[in-house]
Amino acid sequence: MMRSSDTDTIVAIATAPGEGAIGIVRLSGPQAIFLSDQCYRGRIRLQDATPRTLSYGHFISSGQDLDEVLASVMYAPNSYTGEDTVEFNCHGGPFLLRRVVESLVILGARVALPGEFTKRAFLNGKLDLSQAQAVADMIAAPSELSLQSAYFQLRGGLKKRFNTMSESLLQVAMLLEAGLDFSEDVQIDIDRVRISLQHTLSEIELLVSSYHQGKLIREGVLVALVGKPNVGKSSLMNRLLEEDRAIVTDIPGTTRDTIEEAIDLEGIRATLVDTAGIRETTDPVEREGARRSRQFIERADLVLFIVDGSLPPSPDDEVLLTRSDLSAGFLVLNKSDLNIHSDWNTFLSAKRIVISALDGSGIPNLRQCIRERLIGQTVLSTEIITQERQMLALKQGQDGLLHALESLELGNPGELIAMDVRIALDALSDIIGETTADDVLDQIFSTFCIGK
Ligand SMILES: Nc1nc2c(ncn2[C@@H]2O[C@H](COP(=O)(O)OP(=O)(O)OP(=O)(O)O)[C@@H](O)[C@H]2O)c(=O)[nH]1
Ligand SMILES: [Mg+2]
Repeated sequence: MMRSSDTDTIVAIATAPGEGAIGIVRLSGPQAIFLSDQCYRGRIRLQDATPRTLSYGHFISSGQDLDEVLASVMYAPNSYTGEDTVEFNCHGGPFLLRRVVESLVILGARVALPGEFTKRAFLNGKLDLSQAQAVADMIAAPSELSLQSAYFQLRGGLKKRFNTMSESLLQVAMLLEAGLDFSEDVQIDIDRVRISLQHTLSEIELLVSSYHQGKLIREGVLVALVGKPNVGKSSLMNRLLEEDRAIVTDIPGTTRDTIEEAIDLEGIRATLVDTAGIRETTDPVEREGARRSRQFIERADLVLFIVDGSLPPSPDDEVLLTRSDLSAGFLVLNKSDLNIHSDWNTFLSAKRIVISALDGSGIPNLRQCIRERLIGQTVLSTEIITQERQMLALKQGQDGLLHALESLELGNPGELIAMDVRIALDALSDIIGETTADDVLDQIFSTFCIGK
């Protein structure tokens, strides 16, 4: 249902804050075109302009010619919000753009809340909730894969899947309910119901399991480089960044604080952390550095335990490696250009990778191993769940279907089974936003930027 606040005409700067070549002010709502014509002077009025073309003119503020602009008009429902919309392309000055917005507010528009344009698009049925969230993901996408998956969602890829699942569940629910109402006339085909439920269940399970991948892709990962001093952590950091970021010397204890930099790792955004070498020492600065390094071992999604492979394992290596959970990462034998010492062959480790940070050998393999460890060997699908909200709703759906299947095997009455199927259906509707409560919607859209 439309609320009065949804029929206001709203206005906001749609481009990023700061100076730019062009700044766009967007107006949406029933008065958008009328209000715009009050402050636009061109060859023709905007209400007579051809929709979705650019009209050249001047923006007039309190009788004063403020800027040369290009304006475009879009009529409901053929606009982003589904409402009448006007966009002014102005010069991209922050002060100027604020003046344009103020002028429109004086005439009766209201400053848009964060995400309000997209919320209107959702309320007007232009996007479902999974698509609306994809808009935010598109803008925030830090890497190739996150962009691809957000775009897939935006184009309705997930929506289509959810709709197909919902339709099939609805049919099953109706079949089960009919079986109850007319139990003597209608023979429920138990097998058909079972197969249909199992099919939807496995689709839901697949999507739930994609969440971990989706979260990594969307948010990026933290990769910590740890080891005793002088093994080549900073050299590896620089090698992966392809720049001389961290100081490298032959003096053990060179890195004393942590250094973080982000890289694109085969489509995933990874934040690399070069840490201070960990060894027994009385130097308070080094001890604090080592304490921080250990914290990163806990926090990181993946740890590269680096050793100087040209030397036999030292007590400091052994303390670190035996105290750490190596399954959280890889043992990286560095300095392979000096030949790897045979004592490492007997060193137990889940997975070892041989590299030389100096000459770069083994680095492509290391990158590939990191990627595989993080997201598996499977070819990445863009059909992934990236939002916790979607994942929790799908889990609810999964529970509902598991119950329904159990109930079916127990020979329970159709109506009882249908209740569980309806739980799954509700969960799916919640994802696409059909039944999502107003406060939840407000909370989702308030995380968007202003003007979106
Ligand atoms: N031969 C050879 N030398 C390397 C390699 N990687 C690093 N080194 C050298 O090892 C020394 C220490 O390198 P760093 O990258 O500073 O080592 P680190 O682990 O960051 O050391 P701290 O910051 O002191 O903990 C430097 O002299 C590097 O040039 C390698 O692959 N081969
Ligand atoms: Mg270092």
